[in-house]
Amino acid sequence: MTLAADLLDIAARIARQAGDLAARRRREGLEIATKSVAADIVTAADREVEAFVRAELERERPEDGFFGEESTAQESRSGITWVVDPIDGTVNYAYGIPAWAVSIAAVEGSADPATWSAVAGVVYNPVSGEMFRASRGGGAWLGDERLSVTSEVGPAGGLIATGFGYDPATHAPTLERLARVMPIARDIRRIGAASLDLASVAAGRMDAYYEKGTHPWDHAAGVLLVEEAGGTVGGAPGGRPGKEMVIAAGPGFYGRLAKLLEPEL
Ligand code: LIP
Repeated sequence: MTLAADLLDIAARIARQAGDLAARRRREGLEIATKSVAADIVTAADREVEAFVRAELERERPEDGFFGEESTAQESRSGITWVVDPIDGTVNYAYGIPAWAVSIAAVEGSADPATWSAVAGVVYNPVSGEMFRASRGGGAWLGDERLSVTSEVGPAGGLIATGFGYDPATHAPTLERLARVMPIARDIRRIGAASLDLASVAAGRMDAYYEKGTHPWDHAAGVLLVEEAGGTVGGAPGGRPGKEMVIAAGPGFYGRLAKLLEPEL
């Protein structure tokens, strides 16, 4: 078995167990705290699930690094770092909206999205039971179905997913950005979980996704899904996906969307 296939198997097994733990905790009732601003919440389950994922990865591959949303980073001694969002779509999870996911990616290189290369990744929605998975060169899959981004966008425009940051100070520029994009959109979807947005682009359920202000753990696995599904991903002009911007689309639509997002980047 190749390294990528081995890492993918580990990621899928742990994501499924972690998602089932998160779903169990949701049924039992949540303890919620706030992080950066009032709307930026974290649940005890976020922290418990990340601790579970971290312990399982440590047991399987003790030399690997760790870079997660809710705990301190660990430098890699093997050249592989795990990038983990234990519950992406935390607000949906807290409200009981069935659109949240466990996102786990294995990357080669330092824990820097500007330079790392994703090798394997999964996005698991425990409510739908959908395990989106990809390995570098191995394609993107949902069960036995090989995923592919939409090949072209018709005259009605693209179905485009995006998101809003937790900080109210970011909302005005976000709405201005949305106004620039609407002329090429048939409609907008705001699912509330970047990893599921990216998985939807990979599966051809959305034509594109863009968002400013996300974290590496939100998009590390989803970006690999889109690339392995034949999509194009990027960020600031000529840059990689990152906090400045994440853009993902089929190759025939990416340029039109990126051009409308560039003025501020
Ligand atoms: C969320 C992202 C989403 C974004 C939210 C939030 P979290 O991540 O997945 O795309 O719009 O503001 O950042 O906080 O649920 O892990």
